[in-house]
Amino acid sequence: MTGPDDLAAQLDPGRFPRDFVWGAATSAYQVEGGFDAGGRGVSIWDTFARQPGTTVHGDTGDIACDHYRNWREDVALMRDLGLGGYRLSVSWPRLQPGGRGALNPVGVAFYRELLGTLADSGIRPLVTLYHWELPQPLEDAGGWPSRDTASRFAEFAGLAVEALGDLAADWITVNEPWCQAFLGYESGKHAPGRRSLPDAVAAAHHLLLAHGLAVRAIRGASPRARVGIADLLTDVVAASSDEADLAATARYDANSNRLFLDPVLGRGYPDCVHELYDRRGLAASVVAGDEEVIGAPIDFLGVNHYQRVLVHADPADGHLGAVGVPAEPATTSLGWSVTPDALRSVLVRVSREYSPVPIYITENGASYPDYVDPTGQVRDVERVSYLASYLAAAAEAIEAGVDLRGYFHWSLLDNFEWGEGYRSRFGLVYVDYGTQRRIPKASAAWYRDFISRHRRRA
Ligand code: IFM
Repeated sequence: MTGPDDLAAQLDPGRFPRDFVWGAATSAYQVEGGFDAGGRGVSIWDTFARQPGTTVHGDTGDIACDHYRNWREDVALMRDLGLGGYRLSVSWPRLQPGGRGALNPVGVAFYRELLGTLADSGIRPLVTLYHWELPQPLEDAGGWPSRDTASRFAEFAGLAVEALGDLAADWITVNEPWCQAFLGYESGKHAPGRRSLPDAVAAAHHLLLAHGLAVRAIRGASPRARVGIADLLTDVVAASSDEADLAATARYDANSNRLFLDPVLGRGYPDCVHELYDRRGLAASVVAGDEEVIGAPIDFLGVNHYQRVLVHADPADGHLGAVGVPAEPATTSLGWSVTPDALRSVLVRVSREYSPVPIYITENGASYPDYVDPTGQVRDVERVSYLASYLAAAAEAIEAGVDLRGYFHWSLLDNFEWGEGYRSRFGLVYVDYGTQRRIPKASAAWYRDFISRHRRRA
């Protein structure tokens, strides 16, 4: 039997197509810092993280990895790794401080310099327009439960692509609408910290509408743009063949996956979503024609994947009446389990159940309690095994016929992990926040070597 460490040594890069994109990902609020530099406005995360009890230790993204000032060093790290792609997000309040009106020239200049340097380094940017940084004035005007926010976003997307579209061809509209809608407006664990299921359902619809309107706006601003969305796709498996567990699993899947996949891939909301949400805010939010807007053809689907959950019925548990628990013992520091086959499973499912569209893994990774050892190294052997085993699962998906074009590891750098603050480390590169020193971990060395072997074989 091949163990994870053998796999790390033996994984054959030739299992990936020649032009496969090897990348890493970050998002603006999690790495940039510079929260008040260059006329940046205030986002819902600036406001939320300042409220007591919302993040571990009261951490905020005010400084984070100070990528706003250290970005040249970070691009050099990407070059050293041999990355072919870098997924970043632009900060809406840095580019359009109040969420409406003309773009902020200082913000535009920052991203133009960064994108230009990536191009000079042979690194293809994949740019996300919304990674949860809603300008605070738009939240004050109603936030995502308000339909107008979708129009504000589409306007922003068009302006951003007009300003930057000559330097980037690949665009993601919205990152993980599930998290923004349900963590932001139902459980209140993320910004803006509201707690109302109907608001969350309305937010989900308006995030999807924002995606569809932005697809149009982006294509209008740059005809060469390739556009997609990044959905968080969870592998949802029934805990037993008991009828109640199977029905609970279908509801859980409707909420986690189908609410976002079906409309974006042109099928409209499926019956299971109507059953769950029509009377909880969906019917009141959908206007005739919305589903056509949301289902506008996209050029690729971004898959963010982290977990497989086992679902059992629990009538007392919220509107889903379903509980999902990690499928294997929780071994990452966020209490998630490591189940590489789940990645193969979600990729094969999307490709078989929906009309084929090229897929990129736009996020996948794990948080471990990494530390600098007495020799000055960060030996994250767990992440090396994780990476090798998930890449092996991605290769299996390709062998099963999935049109997978690239892999963006989450994350390039340790960074601000939202409510978990700085204690949760997802990076290939360790960040000593006090000094802003970067130390590539053992996983970075492994990934660099794997990418270079792939390049030599291709
Ligand atoms: O850090 C987040 C990222 O912002 C969105 N996807 C999941 C990651 C890990 O939790």
